[in-house]
Amino acid sequence: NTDKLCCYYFFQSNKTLGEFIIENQNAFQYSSGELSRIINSIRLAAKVVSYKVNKAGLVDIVGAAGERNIQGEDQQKLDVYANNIFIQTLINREIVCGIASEENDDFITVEGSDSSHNNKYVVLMDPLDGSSNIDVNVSVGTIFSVYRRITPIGTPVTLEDFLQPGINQVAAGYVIYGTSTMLVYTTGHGVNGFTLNPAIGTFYLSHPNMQFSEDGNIYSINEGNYVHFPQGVKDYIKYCQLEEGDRPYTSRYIGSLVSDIHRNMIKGGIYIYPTSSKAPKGKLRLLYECNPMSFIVEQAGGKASDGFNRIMELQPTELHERVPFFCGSMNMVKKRFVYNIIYIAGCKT
Ligand code: P6P
Repeated sequence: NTDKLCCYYFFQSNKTLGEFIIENQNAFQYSSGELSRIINSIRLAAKVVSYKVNKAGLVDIVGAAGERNIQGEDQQKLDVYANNIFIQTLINREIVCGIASEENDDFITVEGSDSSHNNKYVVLMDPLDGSSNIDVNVSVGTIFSVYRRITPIGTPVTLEDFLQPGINQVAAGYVIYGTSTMLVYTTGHGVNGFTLNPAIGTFYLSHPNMQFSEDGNIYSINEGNYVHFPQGVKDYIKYCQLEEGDRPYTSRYIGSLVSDIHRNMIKGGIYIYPTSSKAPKGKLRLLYECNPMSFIVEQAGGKASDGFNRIMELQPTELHERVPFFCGSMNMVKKRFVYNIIYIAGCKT
């Protein structure tokens, strides 16, 4: 009963996502209501996908859909389902002029009844990140990024509207389908996390003003690729494992970007997906994985780089381009930089 009472008071006393959006709309410099409607649209799609993800084991929608996406990965049925839900929810509300997704080779020009070309925003997303974890009941996530278009309003959206540096993002966030479903997002005024109460289908503010600690003791990297890493990354991993000061760190790696970064934001840590001889440009996608996660990480006081440059200042050249990704607690990412400098000094000749 105590648990039920605590739960009752938590959900009654905490602000809902809808209330939060309304209260903060005016803080947003372009507060025309369209961005709020985009977040609301993502909120609705997240509830629908959460319901399916949490039923995946019971209904025959787990397992490859038999098609392969541009990444060369088998499309899991939930990938396809989540992609369709997020795209249709945005298109039906005619609030964006274009959409790009990891699951679609090209971007989508939204043609609405009243010509959606008049809408100001484009959305880029990874509809179900970490989908290889679905079959083994490990948490997965959705990642989204929102930009104002840069081509003239009233004209069809172009690739240029999507190939913007991350510093132009007006909003970014993720949904994590874990032990609970959370929506975490920023519009440039800090990071706030909302937990879904599935019993009534409402997101409540559960993690206000999320912040990375400057230091942490978790490093997240797929050490199975160790022999393929650059020497600077190998040296840093050995640094993490040294018995010295606050080390050795703890290694935690779920293999789901949203889950690994969400845990590190709460507990302190660094996530690394570097270049390797197997992935010369890294694995993660700049536009709909690294840029949105970097916006959140920076807004939470952390740092995000490709090992040498700030991720959000990189100028994209392709919709599905990959970049190396180092992000998390400020001092841990800076320390990682030192290993790059040593690596360059020592090995680049
Ligand atoms: P690896 C999932 O496929 C993903 O894109 C990220 O969510 C995750 O962090 C990474 O790839 C895992 O990749 O090569 O370690 O399995």
